Amino acid sequence: MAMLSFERKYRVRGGTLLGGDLFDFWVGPFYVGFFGVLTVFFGVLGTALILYSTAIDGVWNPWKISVAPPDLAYGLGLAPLKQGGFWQAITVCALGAFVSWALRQAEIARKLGMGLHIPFAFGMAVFAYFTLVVIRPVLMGAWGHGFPYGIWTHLDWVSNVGYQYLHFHYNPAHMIAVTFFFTTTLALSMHASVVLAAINPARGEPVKTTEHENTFFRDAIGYSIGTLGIHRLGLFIALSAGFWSAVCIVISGPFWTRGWPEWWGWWLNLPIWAH
Ligand code: UQ2
Repeated sequence: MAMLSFERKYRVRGGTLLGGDLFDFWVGPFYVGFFGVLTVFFGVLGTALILYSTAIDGVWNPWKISVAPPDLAYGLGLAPLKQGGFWQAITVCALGAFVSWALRQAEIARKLGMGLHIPFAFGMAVFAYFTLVVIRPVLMGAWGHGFPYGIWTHLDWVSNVGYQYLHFHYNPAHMIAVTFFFTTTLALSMHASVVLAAINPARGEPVKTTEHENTFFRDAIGYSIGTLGIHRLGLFIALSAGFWSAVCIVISGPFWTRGWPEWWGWWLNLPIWAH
């Protein structure tokens, strides 16, 4: 097994949440741990279930894979495998793999004495998926409200559910989520471009420093958030994008059943317009 000299410093014992020393080892470059074993287990089983259910449906084109959730009539009960049961089992495997992956990240962070920012950030994406396939279906009383696992069919689902609320862009939480997504691309493009502009100059030119980065933004917009600050801001707006995405879909159905344009009636109905 390859072992670079500096790896002796970082391949330290401990930090495990479960299993103690039993799974505290590496396979090649990869840390295993109890949750590494669990991730592989759920990942392999979930993938096998997708391929098996697709094969017995007679679909052999991987681009046309689609595993549908149960009919709404099954409510929150278990469905027969071919009537949505596969979707239910695959959802359990997906969540098992995602949560195990987050906990493996947490074990590695603990082992290295780092903060838990990475598992927290990944956890926000898992939370958004969990909201789509568990929280919202449970609030609406049927697993059939989950989305189908297919490249094209999940797009159809998003379009259909969007039109069910007439115009999804009028959903205020969707507006906030979209704004955070765009602000994330703005911040990352500002950050990446200023860093490359400073540390990757033309051949023969001296490398510039943080003070140049600060000065550029002070000259341009009168303010620099700083090198630590830009990463705090970036994490905050990226997490916020995922969080408000989960909010905008979970309120659609469980807490608002009419078209989203109509929601803005609260503004027109304010007593200050009465005469
Ligand atoms: C900055 C800074 C960085 C950066 C960036 C800025 C030296 C290398 C991009 C500038 C960022 C600002 C002013 C915040 C912009 C606010 C939003 C909401 C996009 O000052 O410090 O470090 O990368």
